[in-house]
Amino acid sequence: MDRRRFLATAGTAASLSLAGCSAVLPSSAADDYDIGMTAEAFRPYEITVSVGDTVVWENTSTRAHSVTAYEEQIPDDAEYFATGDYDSEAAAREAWDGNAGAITAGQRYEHTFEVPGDYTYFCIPHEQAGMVGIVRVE
Ligand SMILES: [Cu+2]
Repeated sequence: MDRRRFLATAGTAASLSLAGCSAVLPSSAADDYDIGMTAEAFRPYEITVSVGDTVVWENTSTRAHSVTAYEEQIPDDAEYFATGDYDSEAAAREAWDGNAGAITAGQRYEHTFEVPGDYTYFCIPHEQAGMVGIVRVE
């Protein structure tokens, strides 16, 4: 999780050299997000992080997506999360009907996970297409 920690502390200082990185990335392809959002999928589908880690999603497609937690599929004492910062799944779904809560091409969303457990989330407009993902927090 070194990269994530680096991102958390370095913020936007992207010009810092990534000492210790084994790969040299072209700047346009810098791997500085954790989960990409393709036309109808989160890639990767599942990731495992540590308590306190911040996960960054980036919309790598040209379509609008959401990152919306299933309220019944996150740990009981965890904070609810969704793009648009809604405090419930119902609120997020309702807002989407009003065209709110989307992240568009190239935009990012991030959430810090403070409670261990499994978090299943989905994309509201592509839920039926199977656009779901899991964050496992250890
Ligand atoms: Cu989507």
